[in-house]
Formats: sequence, structure tokens, C-alpha cells
Amino acid sequence: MTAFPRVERVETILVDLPTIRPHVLSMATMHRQTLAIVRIYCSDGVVGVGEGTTIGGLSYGDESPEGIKLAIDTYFTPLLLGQDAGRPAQAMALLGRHVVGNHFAKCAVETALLDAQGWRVGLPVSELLGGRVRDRLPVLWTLASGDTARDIAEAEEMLSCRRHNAFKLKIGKRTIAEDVAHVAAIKRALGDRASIRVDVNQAWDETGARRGVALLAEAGADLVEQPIPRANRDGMARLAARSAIPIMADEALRGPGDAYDYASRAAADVFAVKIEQSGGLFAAKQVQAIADAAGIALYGGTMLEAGIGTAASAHVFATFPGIAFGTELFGPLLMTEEILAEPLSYGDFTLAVPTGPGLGVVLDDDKLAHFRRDGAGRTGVLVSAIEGN
Ligand code: MUC
Ligand code: MG
Repeated sequence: MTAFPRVERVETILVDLPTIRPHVLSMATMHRQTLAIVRIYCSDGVVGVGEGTTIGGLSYGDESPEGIKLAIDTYFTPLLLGQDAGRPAQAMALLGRHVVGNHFAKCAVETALLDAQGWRVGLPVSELLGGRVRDRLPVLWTLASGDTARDIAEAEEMLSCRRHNAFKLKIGKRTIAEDVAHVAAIKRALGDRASIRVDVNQAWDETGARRGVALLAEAGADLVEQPIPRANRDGMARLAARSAIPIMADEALRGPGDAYDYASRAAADVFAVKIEQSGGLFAAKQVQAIADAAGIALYGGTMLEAGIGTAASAHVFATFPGIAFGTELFGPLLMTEEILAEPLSYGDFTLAVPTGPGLGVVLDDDKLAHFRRDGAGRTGVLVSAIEGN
């Protein structure tokens, strides 16, 4: 007789979803998003769900959706089978001993294990992580159509339906002068009705960033995210020391080790915490703890995950004592298709953190069957997640 619930089967599915419009970043233009959905079937009949999602194939980080699936199928699953599903931390420690890196894949598996555990004990994931301190999270929207007038119209629409009143502008693809003019035009149009932040996604060098950040501050931007490459840690520190507006680290933070190093060097004023980049939900909590200890402000980041990854992130961010810069958990709204049976609830510029057991969300099996890459009628159509610059 089994004394504890065991991991019986691990399933990974690639799902391709179109975006509502092209999403233009400095390193890629997205036309669709690919999710690696993980389901962990346990011997007590409980099934947990997780999501591994990145941006633009391999152009953002060093894991692709296809790579996440391969890592889980080939290397994680043999380790997980037969393990005690009631001890997610123990299963993750086992993976940690045998698998280097692969943060996104680890996050997807940890999410599924915690979802299953939540269903098993009847508690939301946020409660398994220590308990939430808030039920709703502020959510911004990214303006990244590639066209200033279209971005302004989009922002006006979001303001008028009270969905978002903070906007992140993706820059770094054009010249600094063009980017600053774009930001200034949007800030002029929206005025005090909205907070404007920018994300350069590492596209500038340090001298350019020194000039760009000063001009952005004059244009009315409230924050600059990852202006220079993640490896230039001292450069980030110099920019943070000189800048009139906060400098935020994003790509820099691949887990608690980077967070500790960035904090030690005073290399950022704000940390964008992402569960996948951090290496999982517990690792994201460690990044938060390091930021809190160092007096660094927090922001809840996204890899533009769909409903599963977004719900998992929301559970984590709901436990943060403070989250001064809000979140960007709008991923599901960027896709034309909802993969949850019941969509996440957005309103009044916030996202409601689900209250049910586990992640508090359920997959729509019909949608999954239709949009899975290996689904009926979709074979041979290997869609490209990105188009080059
Ligand atoms: C990033 O770099 O922050 C988050 C929002 C968005 O539009 O892109 C992402 C990635
Ligand atoms: Mg970013």
C-alpha cells in the first residue's frame, strides 16, 4: 500500500497562441506565443498544472519552449516518477541536484507540483507559500505596437475601461532620439492620468544609456528597465547612482545568486521578479527577500505567460509584503485565445488573485486540444514564434 501520493506521469504539451497584435521588443517581434504546459498526474488522482513560457524563441533567454519540453521529458521525468508528490520542495531539491540551470523548466514543474499539493490539501498556492497579504495586484499594460499613434489610442482605451493606468513602453530598437520622441509623445498625450515606464531589454550600451536615461527622465518616464546588458553589473550601478528616475533590473535576475550580487553592488533601485527567470516560485520568494533586505523596491514581472503561469506569478506576488511598482501580469490579455475554463479576472486597474485550491484555475481541455502543436490538423505547421528584426 502506498503511504504517500506518488508522481505517476508527467505530460508536456506545446501550445501555440496568436497575439492580438504584433508585440515589438528590441530583440524580437512576437506574432504568437508558445506555451509549454506541464501536467503532473499523481497516484491519489490529483493532477497539477504548470507552464513554461518565454519570449521570442531563444532571443530573450537561453531556454526555448521546445527546449523546456525536451528537458522535462528527457531528464526531469525519470527523476520525478515515483517521488512523493506531497513534498514539492523535496522533489525540487532532487531536480536541483541533477539538473543545472533550466530555470524555466524547473518553474513549470514546481508550479505543477504546488498546484497538485494545493488541490490535495484544499489551499491556494499563495497559502502554501506563507499566506497572501493582498487579494488584488495592480497590473500595467505594455504598449508595443511599434506605432506611436496606435499606442496612444490603445492606452486611451485601457484608461477608459479602467483596465490599466500604468504603461510600459518597449524601446531600444530605434535610435535613442526616436525612442525618446516616442516616449515623450505618449507621456504628453496621457499626462498625469498614467504612469509611463520603459523597457530597453538590454539594447543600449552604457554611454548611450547615460544620455538616454537622462532624456527619458526629462520626458516624464517614471522608471527605466534593464537599459544595458545584464553582464554590465557595474554599469547598472553607475546608471542607478546617477539617474533621477529608478533603474530596474530584469534580465539580470536569473535567480537569488544574481539578486544577491546586484543588491551587493547597488546595481538597481527596483527588481523585476519573475518566477521563471528566478527558477521557480520559492526562488522568486528568495529574490524578494534579498530585495527587501537590501531596501530595493519590487515589481512583479512576466514572461508573457498565459493563464497558468500568470496565476502562479500572482500567487507569489500576493505574498510580497510590499510591491511598490505593481505588476505586469497581463499575459493572457495579449493572446487571442483563453486557455483557462474561467479567465482570470481583471478590473479597476488590478488582477484578482484566484482564491480556489492550488492555482485556483482550470485548463480548458477543448482549447488545449485545438491549439496544441501536435493536435489534429496542425501537424506540419511548425509556426515560428518570432520574426527577425
Ligand atoms: C520583459 O522584458 O519585461 C514583459 C512585458 C512585456 O511586454 O514583455 C515582457 C518582457
Ligand atoms: Mg523587461
